[in-house]
Order: sequence, then structure tokens, then C-alpha cells
Amino acid sequence: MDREAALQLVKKQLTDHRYQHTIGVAETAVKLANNYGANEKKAELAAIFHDYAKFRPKSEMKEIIISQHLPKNLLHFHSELWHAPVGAYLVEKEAGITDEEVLDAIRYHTSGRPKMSLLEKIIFLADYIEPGRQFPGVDEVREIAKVDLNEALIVSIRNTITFLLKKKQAIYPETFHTYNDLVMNKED
Ligand code: DGI
Ligand code: FE
Ligand code: FE
Repeated sequence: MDREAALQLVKKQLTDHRYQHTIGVAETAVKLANNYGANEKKAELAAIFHDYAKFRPKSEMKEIIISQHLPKNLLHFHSELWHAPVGAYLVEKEAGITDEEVLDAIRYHTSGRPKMSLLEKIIFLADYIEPGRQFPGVDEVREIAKVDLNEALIVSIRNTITFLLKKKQAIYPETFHTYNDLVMNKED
């Protein structure tokens, strides 16, 4: 699917603000793909579709998690986590995307997972640092992202975990597993 067709499909699913975020993620993902040697077209497609399910009703997402045998423990954690795996399912079903690498990048864009592929890392990070993001610490991660993809992921996940701790929210175990995997496999 080409960029224009993908954007058209996604625009209908999102608010203007979220659509602008999506454009930012796509531009950032393309840059990261070129910098780190990933497939630019796959990065762009995954980025365009990454938040496809963001505004689906919670009840619909819950039904999909159950009927499609997505990880059941998601239901015990914040519903913000649901749109990523549910999005991967809907993007295949409704937009006809079948590329598993692209679908995995969508599926794991919120929690990450241990042993993430290069494409998964790029989408995760692009989502965090796209130009519209303004949270504390994001500029530091933008700088690190130019030179060290894994370190940028570590700092972004550390920031997210710290943010959730301060809000007294539960942390989804996959988020910790992702963090641990990256820290324990640092080559220094
Ligand atoms: O969809 P976006 O806003 O672009 O970004 P995202 O898919 O990374 O979702 C971010 C939201 O998900 C944010 O509100 C924090 C929440 N989140 C991310 N990781 C965890 C989490 N919430 C919980 N409870 N646990 C997590 O591990
Ligand atoms: Fe998201
Ligand atoms: Fe996003």
C-alpha cells in the first residue's frame, strides 16, 4: 500500500491532533530507518498505522483481546496499552496489511518486548520523539537517538516507567521485560 492510500485510511480513524502525531511519527521513523539501515517503506507504513485503533471503544478492544486470544493480562492493566495489539489485528483485518514485520512493529509499539527487531525499535522510538512530543526529557532522547538507538530506547522507557510510578499507575510487565532486555544486553 502506498503512503497516500495508507494516510487516507488512517485519517478516518483519528482526531486531527492524533493524525498530526502520526505524520510526525512517520517522518521520524523514515529518518531513523535511514540512519540505522532499516527498510524505509516498512518503517513509514508501520508508523502511519501505529495508532490506528487508538479511538476504538474500550468495549470493542476488550472483545478483540478475548476473541483473538491476545494476551489476557492486558485486561488487568491500563486500557492505553490495548490499542497496540488490537491495532495490529485491525490493520490486518481492515486495511489488509499482511507484512508480519510491520504488524509486529504496530503490536509492540507501546510496551515493547524483549528482542525487538530493528523496525520495532524504530517505531517505538519514533512514537516517543516525533516533533510534536513535548514531555520532560524528550530532547535528551532526541539527541541520543542520533547516535545510539538502544540507549535512546533505554532512556525513553526509563522516563515512561518513572512517569507511571509518579502517577501511581501499575506498570505492565512487558515494559519491564523490554527495559531489562535492553539494559542487560548492552555491549559495554
Ligand atoms: O499512543 P501514543 O500516545 O502515541 O503512545 P503509546 O502507544 O506509547 O501510549 C502511551 C500511553 O501508554 C501513556 O499514557 C502511558 C501508557 N503506557 C505505556 N506503557 C505502559 C503504560 N501504561 C501502563 N499502565 N503500563 C505500562 O507499562
Ligand atoms: Fe500508541
Ligand atoms: Fe503514537
